[in-house]
Parts: sequence; C-alpha cells; structure tokens
Amino acid sequence: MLGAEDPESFFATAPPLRDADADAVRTKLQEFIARNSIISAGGVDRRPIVCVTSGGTTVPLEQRCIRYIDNFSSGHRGAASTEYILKAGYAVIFLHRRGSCQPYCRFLPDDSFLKFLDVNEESKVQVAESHQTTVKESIWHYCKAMEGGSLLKLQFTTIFEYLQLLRMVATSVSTVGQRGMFYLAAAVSDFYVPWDSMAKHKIQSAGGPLEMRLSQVPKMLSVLRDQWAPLAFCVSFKLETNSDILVQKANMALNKYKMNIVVANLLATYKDQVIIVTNGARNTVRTRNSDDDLEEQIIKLLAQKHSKYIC
Ligand code: 9Z3
Repeated sequence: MLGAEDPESFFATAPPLRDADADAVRTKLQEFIARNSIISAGGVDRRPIVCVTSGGTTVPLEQRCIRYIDNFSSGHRGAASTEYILKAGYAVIFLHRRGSCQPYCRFLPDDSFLKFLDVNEESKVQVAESHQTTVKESIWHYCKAMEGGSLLKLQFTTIFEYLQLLRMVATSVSTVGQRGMFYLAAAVSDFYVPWDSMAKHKIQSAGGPLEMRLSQVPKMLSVLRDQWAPLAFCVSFKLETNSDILVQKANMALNKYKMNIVVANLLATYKDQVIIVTNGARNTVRTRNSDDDLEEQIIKLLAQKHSKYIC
C-alpha cells in the first residue's frame, strides 16, 4: 500500500480544484503554449516559456477549513521576477497564491490604496497626480502582457491545489522541451495532513490540547525533473535561517533533484542578497542601492544560462 508521502497517493486522495475544473485549465494551458510557439512569417522566434511559482501554500487542518498552517511568502519575489522575465521576451505562466503580490502592482501600498486616489473638481475619482506616471506605466505593461498573450495567471491556496496545478503546467510545458523553464519561488509546505485522514468539521477545543501528526509532502521536485518535464530548465529556491547550512542545502537540492540552478537565500537578508548555485559554481548577487530590484540581476543571469542550455 502507498503512503501519504508517495506522489501517487497524494494525487489520488487530493480534493478536486476549487474554482477551476481541471479540463478548463488544461485547455487554457494548451492554448497559451500554442500561442507562444508560433513562428511568424516575419521570422519572429517562438518565445521560451517559464512557469513562475509565487507565494506560500497553506496546509488545511480541517476539510471545511477554519484553521490552516501557512508558509512565509508575500509573493513579491515571484511578481517582480515575472516583470523582468516578460521584459526579457519570455512568456510566463504565473502560478500564484490567491491574494499575493501581482506583477506590475508591487508599488501599491499594503495599508490603503486610497492614498493613490483624488477626487477632482467634478467629483470624479482619479489617480493622484503624484502617482500618474507609475500607474500609467504599470497599466501599459500589464495590458501589453495580457493582450499580447504572454502572461497566463493561475491561482492556488492549499498545497493540494498548488501541486495539482504544478503537475498540469509541467506536463503541458514538457511539450516545448528545453524551451521550458521552471522558476520555483513559491514557499511550499514540507508537511501536511492527508485529505482522507483530515477532520471533516471544525476541530473542537473542549477535548483539551491538540495533538496532530503531519505527513511529509512528497518530494515533487524529483517527479518534476524525472517524469513531468524532463527537458525543462529548472530553477528552485532554498530558504534557510541558518547561514551555516545554506549553501550545503542548496548543493544537496541541486544534486538530489537534478536542478539546473538553486537560488539560495536567508530569511534575514533575502531581499538584498541571494547566492546562485550551479554545478561547480557559486555566484553572490546583491542589491546595489535601495531602489534596486535584486530580481533584475537574477533574471539577467538565468536568461543567459537558459539560452546557453537551449543551444
Ligand atoms: C524563496 O526562498 C523566496 O525567495 C522567498 C521570497 C519565499 C523568500 P517573498 O515572496 O519571499 O518575496 O515574500 N522561496 C522558496 C522557499 C521554499 O519553500 N523553498 C523550499 C526549501 O527551502 C524548496 S521548494 O526547502
């Protein structure tokens, strides 16, 4: 019998996707890939296709979920990276946590977007003068990506949704071989409660302290590499809090899961510094000033390595 740590049994027992039926998602993916694989008469090249994962996955504790375990991630890294990847000429499947940071919306304040707005003399609401340029540019980039068909957004909340969608994306992207890339910035749960052993209703507190055993989430990076998309260029992220083990853990992920690149970062410094670990090399990338996006440098480096990989 297969256990909860086995990929097959994970998928066999996972609940169906929440707001999308699997066939509709598959069709969207096929259309997106076909649209970005056309060689035009003018000789415009087919676009490389990247799946960017972004935001944290949740682990529900109850089937009718009131409580859940969450993973640290605002989705800023994935959103910023998506902007630079689109700029570099790729098509992006943005697989993100519902409600997390979105491409071209990073400048929006967390507290209240109302400070971006004014009421003019005719009592009409408009964007405040101070933010006109930023908002206009963002709308322009966003519309270009959506109307040009180079950005497809898919959403998840739970680990069950995330892995089912990742599998669908990966098996679809595998059709473009080496032109496909995975940029796995999402913070993915390591432990979960299998759906078939989860409480159906709210867990009651009258019974005293709660003891709960979590199973390990199956190691899907191996499955992605070996079965779903064997030819794709794979970039995974490694997040640690202890600097003594960061590079060692990144190297382990590189070798064990046969990743092309592991981007290693520490919780304390992840906004300003990452270490790009490849087979035999290590490259530290840092922000140069407070306006700098670290993601711009990361994507420049990855695009170079990916284009070498395709040749
Ligand atoms: C990361 O390490 C990302 O860089 C951050 C970005 C989550 C730190 P934000 O979204 O933060 O900008 O707020 N992502 C991967 C984290 C992760 O769960 N990695 C797993 C691991 O470390 C491998 S898949 O074991």
